[in-house]
Amino acid sequence: MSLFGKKPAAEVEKRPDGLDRLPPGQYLTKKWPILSYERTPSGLPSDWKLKISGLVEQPFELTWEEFLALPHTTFTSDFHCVTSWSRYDNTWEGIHIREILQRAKPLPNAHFVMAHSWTGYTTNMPLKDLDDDDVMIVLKHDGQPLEADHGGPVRLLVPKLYAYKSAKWLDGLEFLEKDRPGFWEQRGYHNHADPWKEERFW
Ligand SMILES: Nc1nc2c(c(=O)[nH]1)N[C@H]1C(S)=C(S)[C@@H](COP(=O)(O)O)O[C@H]1N2
Ligand SMILES: [Mo]
Repeated sequence: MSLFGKKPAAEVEKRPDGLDRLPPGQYLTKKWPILSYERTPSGLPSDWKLKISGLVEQPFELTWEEFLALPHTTFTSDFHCVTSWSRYDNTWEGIHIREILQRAKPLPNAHFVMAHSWTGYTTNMPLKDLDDDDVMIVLKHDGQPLEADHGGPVRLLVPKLYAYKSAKWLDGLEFLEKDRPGFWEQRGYHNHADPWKEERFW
């Protein structure tokens, strides 16, 4: 028994910026659910290239080997799906987005980006959300090669937005002046998708 016969109220975990670690309306899961609109493709297409296009000084394409030769990085972040599950402490390994951005050099009028999957999926976001410390093109999750169902061998990760911005089976980033809605954004999911503002639908 404590002196006052009462336990302290459970502390809500906070992020460094003061927001709750768990965004509003989310619940925690330890499993990693699979959410895909399309069927999981059977591996990387033989002609896969990462295509960097649109409003950049230096458009380019990388073969799989060239892409893998870029410097790798690892970090840990939480992942939040618009269908309300969140998974904490995912360790991601891959190519930091700035490895791509520093080579491409987005032009001053590039304000938005469309991520493309070779399956046809697309998702859009402001360049300032892509150009951030915690954004990478993922190859491994929790030490294992990314499973095909989770976008393996290569997916985007934008952990501060709902997971539909993290395109699985990534094969392109297209830099745009004007915003254009991607696959789910055309079908009612919120254009921006900030979990702490509960930007789920629009
Ligand atoms: N190519 C592709 N990427 C996608 C999706 C999809 O259907 N196709 N679904 C998105 C949605 S809605 C979510 S929640 C996450 C889920 O990632 P996961 O299946 O690895 O959990 O992937 C996102 N990326
Ligand atoms: Mo989702």
